[in-house]
Formats: sequence, C-alpha cells, structure tokens
Amino acid sequence: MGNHGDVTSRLPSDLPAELRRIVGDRHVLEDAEVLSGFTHDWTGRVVGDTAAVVRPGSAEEVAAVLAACAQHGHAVVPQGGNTGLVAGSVAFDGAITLSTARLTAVHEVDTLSATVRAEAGAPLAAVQAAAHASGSTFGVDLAARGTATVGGMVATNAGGLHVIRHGPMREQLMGVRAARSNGDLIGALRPLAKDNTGYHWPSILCGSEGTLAVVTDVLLRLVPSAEDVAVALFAFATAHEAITAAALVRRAFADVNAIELVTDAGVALVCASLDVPPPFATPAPYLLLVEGAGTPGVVERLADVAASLEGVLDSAVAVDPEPRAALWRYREAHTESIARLGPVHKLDVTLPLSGLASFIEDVRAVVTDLRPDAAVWLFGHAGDGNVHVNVTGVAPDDEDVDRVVLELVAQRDGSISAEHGIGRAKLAYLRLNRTAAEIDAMRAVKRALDPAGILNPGVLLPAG
Ligand code: FAD
Ligand code: 2HG
Ligand code: ZN
Repeated sequence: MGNHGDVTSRLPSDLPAELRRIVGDRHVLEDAEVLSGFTHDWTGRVVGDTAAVVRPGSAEEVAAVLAACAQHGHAVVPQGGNTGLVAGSVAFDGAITLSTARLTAVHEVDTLSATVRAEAGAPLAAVQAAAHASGSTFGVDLAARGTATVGGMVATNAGGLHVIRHGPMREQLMGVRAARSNGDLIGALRPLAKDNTGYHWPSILCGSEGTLAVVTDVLLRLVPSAEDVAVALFAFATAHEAITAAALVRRAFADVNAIELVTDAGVALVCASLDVPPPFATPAPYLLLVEGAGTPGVVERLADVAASLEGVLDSAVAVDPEPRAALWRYREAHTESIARLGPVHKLDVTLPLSGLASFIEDVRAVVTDLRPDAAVWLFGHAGDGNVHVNVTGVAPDDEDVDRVVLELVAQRDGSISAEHGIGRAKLAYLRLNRTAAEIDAMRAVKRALDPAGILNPGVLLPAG
C-alpha cells in the first residue's frame, strides 16, 4: 500500500516533505486504511482522526519531528502500544500520531546497579524478559504486557498487579530522556541512586500523558527475583469480609506481592470466555487472590496468614508455575473477557480502605438505578484500595453512567483515576479531584515545557 503520492495530504503544505526528510519516506503514513489502525481506542468507545502517522527511528528524530510540527503549529499525539484505557493515545482533529513502534531496543542489564535501559517503544514483556535473563525482575506487571510500552507506562504512571510490593512505574524510573516540542532533548540515563540537581524529570514526566514531552528512553530499576512464589485464592460471602482479609494480609504477610479482588459474576464471565472450569464447586460472591514471593518457605508463611483470616468459605493454593497461572487467569482475563461484550465504560478508582467495601456494595445500585439494563463488573487491586468499575450494556456515549460513579467516588474522598490516567475520557471529571488553582498550576507547567501547545491537546488538561 502506498504511503504517499497516492493520497492528498491533510497536513500543512511543507510539513509532509519535512517529516519524510527526517524519518524517511516509509515512516510517514498517510493512507486512510493504514491510519485507521491507529485511531481506534482499546475500549471501543472512541474513534479518533489522524492526518498521518510518523514513526521516528531515534530520539533525535523524535525531537526533529516535534520541532517541525511545532513550527507549523500542528498537534502531535504520542502513541505506544495503544493499550491506554482513557482515550489519550488516539489523535483527534487531524493531529499527527507519533508512533514509538520503531524505538524498541532493550539494552543489556547493568547487574551492578540493577538497572536496564530501554527505548520508549519497548514492550513491557521485552523488559521483563531481559530482567529475567539477568536473574532479576522488573517491579511492574500488567495483563497488557505484550503490547504496552515502557514509554506509555511512564506517560500513564502505570500501576498493575504488584504496586503493593514495588510501587507504580514512577518508583521504577531512575532516569528518563524525552523530546520537547521545541526540539530539545532533556533528561539523563545515569544509574545514580541519588541526584538532587534540581527538578526531577522522572517525577515530572510520570503521569504526564504525553502532554509535556515525548519519552524516548528510560532507565529502569530492577528488583531481586524471588526464590519462592505461591498464589492462593480465598472465597468470601461479603465485600466487607474480603476487604478486611486484604488488610490483614497486607499487615501480616511480609512476602505479599499482590492482593486482587474479583466477584462471582466476573469469574463466571472469564470461565465462559476462556472455557475453563470455575475455581470452586460453589460460586462465592467475592474472591481474593493473594500472591506471595520471597525466600524459601513462602507457602508455609502464606498458610499461617490464611489460618488467621475470618469468613473464608473456600480456598485454593498453587506453588508450581502452571497452577499459579491458572489461578491468576481468573483475575487477569477480566479486561479481555469484558471487552468481548461490546464497548465498555471503564472507571478506575481508589477509595480509602475504610470505605472500599461499602463503595463496592453501593456502586452497583448507583449504576443500575440509573440504567437498569447495565451490567456492572467489579475487580481490581484490593490491596491498593483500587477497584475497576466496568459497565457494559449502556450506550458508548452515555456520560451519565461515568458521572454518577465518579461523583460517588469524589463524595467518599477517593480518586477518580487510580492508575489509567485522565486522557479524554475523564477530562470532564478532573475538577472532582483537583482544585482550579491546581489545574492552573498544571497548565503553567504545560506552557513551560510545551510552549507551542502541540503535545496531546485535549488530554488531561481541560481547556482554560
Ligand atoms: P498508549 O496507550 O499508546 O498511550 C497512553 C498514553 O501515554 C497516551 O496519553 C499517549 O499519548 C502517551 N504516550 C505513549 N507513549 C508515550 C511516549 N513515548 N512519550 C510520551 N507520552 C506517551 N494500566 C495499569 O495502570 N494497570 C494495569 O493493571 C493495566 N492493565 C491493563 C490490561 C489490559 C488488558 C489493557 C488493555 C490495559 C491495561 N492497562 C493497565 C492500561 C495500559 O496498558 C497502560 O495505561 C499502559 O501504560 C499504556 O501503555 P501504551 O504503550 O499502550 O500507551
Ligand atoms: C487491570 O487491573 C487493568 O486489569 C485493567 O488496570 C482494568 O479493564 C480494566 O478496567
Ligand atoms: Zn488495574
């Protein structure tokens, strides 16, 4: 399929030629059919519009592409694996999609400093494999590991399954290099445990959702690999019992690596979708998956903690990799299984642990009172107070569903975005969590780093 010559460019007249000069003819894509592969949001709720996809092959090319676009005042949307769940990674109104698909290098692990350097477009799984081969582990894991990129994960400050143990992406990021829209490259990739030389680019860029600069390379911390891993699944009758157990596990189990919550409806959906048997003969309303990792004896220490949990109706334990993966599948396959039902409203919220159980009970009623045909799927990272509220069976543009859930969260002192970010999907609700003064300060940071205002307009920051 031709990339140019056979299409009428929707870009300012000199820009296509300039972009081709920077990245090469093959890496400026303008064919409508090709572009449509880059404009569909993972959730199926939004379809964007891009005039071209540009694929730079180095950090310097990223910087030059941005400078050229800034000169023409043309908007740019960085895109990694396009697994983001808040409609922040697809371009709108003819903005250029800057794809990091060619920036996939993962360098040799530095075993002395326990770090690895990677280009922004490297998939998480490639970083995990490099860490593993060197006898260490990367501290972040999530189900989209084959596609999500480290650049996208920095931009969204991705959380995932092991935040309770290792923290989100921010805590793994020792160094970062990024291109500003004026063509400057900023940041460094030095394995320095301490560096107080002023503003900390990793902190500023983590969670910036492509609005401040385009991440080109990262230096990631690694953690020692566990010698022993065990996974257990516990069944409970009520959300209150499950959340109380989660808090106890967190306090009493030093090896804890994950504490995840699922419900009977979600597990039944996963079983039907993957054609696998249910975990227990009698379905239980709430299930807690606990993973422990550490020095030998994890399974015995997990059994000690399990013995002190109240309200456990049923339990299963796995030590070998395949049975462990089978237990994890009940949790990890939720996103894919729910997506098969059609466009999904995804709400990703954190509550103070003291209010988590009552929120879980109340949120279903809040949604179904408004839309009786809606199905509400609840699952998430119970140890972090983070519950994913997925709603299906309502129109993709039915914003009332999102609004009632997020207002309930804000009333109860929670966060309207625990780990997926604001993107476009949550833009209208940012004010539920952030004051006008804070949004003003964020806009000032944006103006300072991206004075041309071309990076991801319409994402994260409401129009001023
Ligand atoms: P994209 O979707 O391409 O982009 C996301 C945002 O980052 C956009 O705003 C984009 O403009 C910006 N961006 C991308 N690359 C760059 C760059 N190089 N420089 C600057 N900005 C950039 N998220 C979690 O936090 N925890 C989970 O457990 C989790 N599980 C998931 C499971 C599934 C099955 C799926 C589909 C998604 C899941 N996600 C999860 C969401 C998603 O994987 C993360 O948000 C991830 O960080 C996105 O990475 P990406 O490369 O796909 O980024
Ligand atoms: C997870 O924890 C992800 O599985 C995705 O954050 C959540 O699909 C979702 O809503
Ligand atoms: Zn999650």
